[in-house]
Amino acid sequence: MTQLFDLSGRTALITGSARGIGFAFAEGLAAAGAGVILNGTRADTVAQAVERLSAKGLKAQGRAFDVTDEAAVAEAFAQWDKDGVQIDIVINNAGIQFRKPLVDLELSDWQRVIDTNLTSAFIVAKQAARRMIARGTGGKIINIGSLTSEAGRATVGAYTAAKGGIKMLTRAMSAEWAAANIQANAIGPGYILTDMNKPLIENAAFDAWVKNSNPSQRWGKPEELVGTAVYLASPASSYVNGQIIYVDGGWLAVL
Ligand code: GCO
Repeated sequence: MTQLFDLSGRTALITGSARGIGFAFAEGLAAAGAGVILNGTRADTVAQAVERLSAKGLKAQGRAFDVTDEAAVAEAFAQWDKDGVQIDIVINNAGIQFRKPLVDLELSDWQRVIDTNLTSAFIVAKQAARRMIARGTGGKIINIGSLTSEAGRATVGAYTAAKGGIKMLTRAMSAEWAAANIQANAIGPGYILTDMNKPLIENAAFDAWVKNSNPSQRWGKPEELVGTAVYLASPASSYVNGQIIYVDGGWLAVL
């Protein structure tokens, strides 16, 4: 049974993994045996995150690049090609939030959210899938959605559009890549205790809304997402494709 969830011998790239949920994913996949590649836009914070995992005896390396920059992503993969690094698992975790009513939202801010939260998943997965298909080795693409992949919330319109796109992009990836034994799925986190959500956590009214709106009556913790990530990254999910698994305390399941 443990072999079903064993990631030994596999290499996983987790974008946006210098902190928060992305770092939790990297630590979890490394603990399951994967060699992990951490990513962020800043070399110093990526290096610090790599050091944190290495100090625990986990197999980690890092590469700083902007996942919205197609040339930078292509260069990163070309370097891994040169170094003989084969990426078997990608978690497209990089994301930002920008809270403003749509009527006040600048196009530049809209574009930045869409580029970071949606387009980057296409850019990175395209490079990874090309290599998985060419190698004939199959692979795993795990995109990160949100409750807003299913339902809108006022003031996060660009984020909601991006996360809805993530759900459907995941299905499009399955349509094209399942035959190459690539399983593309998504995780939809509920409201999780992260730095991105700090302004919400510290807002008493919002905190009460989160606790009263889901049957678990609490925020989730980053580490509570790891089991689903390991499952989707492992042989245990070899016939699961195009799905989004909500880890939300039951929020979307109840009225
Ligand atoms: C917000 C939050 C949400 C959560 C998460 C919920 O402003 O509503 O940032 O977007 O982060 O996506 O699933």
